[in-house]
Amino acid sequence: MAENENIAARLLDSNRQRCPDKAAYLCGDDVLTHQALAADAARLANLLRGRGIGPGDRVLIALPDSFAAVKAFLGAMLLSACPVPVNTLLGRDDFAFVLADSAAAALITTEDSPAMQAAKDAPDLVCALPCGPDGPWGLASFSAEFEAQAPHSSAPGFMLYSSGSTGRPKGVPHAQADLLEPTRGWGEGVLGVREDDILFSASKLSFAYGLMSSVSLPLWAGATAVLLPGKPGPDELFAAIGRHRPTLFFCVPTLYDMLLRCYEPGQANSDLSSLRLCYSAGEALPERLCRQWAQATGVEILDGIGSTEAFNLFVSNRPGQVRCGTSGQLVPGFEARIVDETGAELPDGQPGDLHVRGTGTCRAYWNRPEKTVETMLPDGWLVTGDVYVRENGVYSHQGRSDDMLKVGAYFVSPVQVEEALRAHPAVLDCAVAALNVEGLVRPCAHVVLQPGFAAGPQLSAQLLRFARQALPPQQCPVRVCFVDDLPKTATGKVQRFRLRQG
Ligand code: 3UK
Repeated sequence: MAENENIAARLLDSNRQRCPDKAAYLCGDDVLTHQALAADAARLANLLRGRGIGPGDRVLIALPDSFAAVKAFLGAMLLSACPVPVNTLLGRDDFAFVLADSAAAALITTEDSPAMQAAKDAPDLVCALPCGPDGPWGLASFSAEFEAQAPHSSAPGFMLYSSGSTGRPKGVPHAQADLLEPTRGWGEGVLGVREDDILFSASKLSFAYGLMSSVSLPLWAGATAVLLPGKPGPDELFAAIGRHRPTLFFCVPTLYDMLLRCYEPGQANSDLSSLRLCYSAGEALPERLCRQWAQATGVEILDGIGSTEAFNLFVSNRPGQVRCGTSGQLVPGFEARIVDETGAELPDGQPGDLHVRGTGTCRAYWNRPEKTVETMLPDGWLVTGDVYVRENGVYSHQGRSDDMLKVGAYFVSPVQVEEALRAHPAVLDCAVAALNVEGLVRPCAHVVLQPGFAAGPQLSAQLLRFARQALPPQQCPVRVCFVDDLPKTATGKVQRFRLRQG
């Protein structure tokens, strides 16, 4: 591949030639063909250019999974601008943060999004484009011809935001070419994605997992993907699977758990007969769920670990060889090492920090030199933040090496949950750590009470309610443990790892 080839142009052109009239995307009753996608992505690039947006400029995209979202992503890429898809569920302050942090020049979002409010004070914003399900207003009036711009090696090709331990999300920039990395080892090597596959991801396009499984893999293969604009609850997922009959389903453990609880074999609302494989990532898939799902549905789930920084899956199970309770083996193209706290490599059987190395991983966070130094080592190794043990080439997840929790595949920072709880008059001090609930990680609040307050089920229920009013669902503790004091280091730093349960 030419070093400076435009990747969006490559994907769109090759599909326009090989399968113009085939569905690229399905969404509800609507179909977007590969040809129509290419035309509208070009229109979008013309629209952006007309508004003064150019190569390297960040284009923040806050859209539900929809035809518009894919057009916006690829359209910005045709211009060699840097699309930055973000979660639509962010609040106004979070949008203000990502707009300012990325120094976004353009925003593409729905008219009613709090992002539109945040846009009013965004320092670098040139234009805010309101958007419907098919694209920004007035898109049809632009030309469907656009000569793609070659990407510049020094400018990011696209960027995603990943939550940090202090609550401030970090921009994770990738080169355009990184978009195609998952199509090789993971897409072709592990999943064997084919032209006749229909891919469906419960994970949204603003997450690396969703972007890979709804954009990279299907467009590379000239296949079809299903987009679900709304909330991916069990009813919505079963309905979309029944209607669009996908062959590959990408989901996260917490949702597989919910799907299994609602699963009624033989019923029309539980028809999984189209699926050839289910994939799980984002958090560890409990061994029990892995087995029960395969037993109940007859379709196996492959668990694999990836990250926003890697923009890939680096360890994965293989079809027909699933080892429940493990993340599987290295994905072709990746090396891994497990090291102790001095950085020395550990042998099989000993748990340590997992580092991985492969092409296409992020080499530096956006404007976070101190985080970059900790995570992206100069010789290309990426510090994953996960503790793993390896046994004969099979990797098993042992938890995070930092205090972060992965709940429902969302990163949860204990610091943010603790801050919210400290605002309650009964709380003197608190620390949040993982609690194992049937194999899944859930936040548990360890609370030291102010004098005069009595520990007990009533206060516990009150604190949980208080948290629910202040925090998004995945951050809410599921249990309160009252303690006399918290484990701390000599310098007074709380040792959350000592509070982990199970
Ligand atoms: C955790 C897992 C155990 C792990 C992601 C697939 O989750 C993704 O990216 P994030 O940047 O988080 C990365 C962290 O999540 N994790 C992910 N998968 C697993 N832990 N077993 C797993 N199977 O802590 C990792 O460091 O949000 C997942 C593809 C792309 C992704 N970005």
